[in-house]
Amino acid sequence: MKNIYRNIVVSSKSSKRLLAVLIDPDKMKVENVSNFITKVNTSIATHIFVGGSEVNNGATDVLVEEIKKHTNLPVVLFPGDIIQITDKADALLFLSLISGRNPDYLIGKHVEAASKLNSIDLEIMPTGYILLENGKQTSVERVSKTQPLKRSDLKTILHTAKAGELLGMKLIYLEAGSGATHPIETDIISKVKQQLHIPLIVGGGIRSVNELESAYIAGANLVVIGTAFENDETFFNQLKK
Ligand code: 1GP
Repeated sequence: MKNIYRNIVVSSKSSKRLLAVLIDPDKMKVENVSNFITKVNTSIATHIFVGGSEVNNGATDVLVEEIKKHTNLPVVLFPGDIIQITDKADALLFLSLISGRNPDYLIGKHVEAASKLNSIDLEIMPTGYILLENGKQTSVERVSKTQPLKRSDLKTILHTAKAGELLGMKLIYLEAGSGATHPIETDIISKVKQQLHIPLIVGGGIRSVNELESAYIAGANLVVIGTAFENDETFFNQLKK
């Protein structure tokens, strides 16, 4: 029995800040994993997320196996597609793209994944995934063929997050999209958090310690950062334990 979700809940209740380093199998070479994970291990990161919008078949399996050789941190799949599901990881964000209206990403791919998930030992964390606009088209938007929610439409963002919780999602993920030009505004994070009883994940466009800090202060329980580490691994130096 894995306790990754329970630990997220306990941390959220005690305001312990959680940080996930996102690794995209499409961008990380297996031979660079050891060096990269050494830096993750000395940082304040508490989780490793693995996933991307466009990943070749088998790449995630190989990558996760290599990551697990170098760390005890929980490795959580954040898949853009079913082919990224591997039992080498510890847990899976079972994402429903509730900001969009593409049935494939609301329920269709989940039905396709069901028999695979039934036969492997992964902790499944149902997650309401909410994509917010970002000034440019992100790969989630392009691949899922959905429209993100407008940042100015706070009411719809709040209602979407609440509906996700009422549907039984265990986590809500507010996403600006990988490589977003600007992170999600603290006002949006705090208003969404105020009305939820489940942990809140926030990601997309966070590139500085100040932005990270602001997201936590606003109410993010777990923050996801990918691009900032891809662009400059010295960012880990600012996030040492
Ligand atoms: C993307 O939220 C994550 O799904 C992380 O985004 O790559 O911009 O940090 P960045």
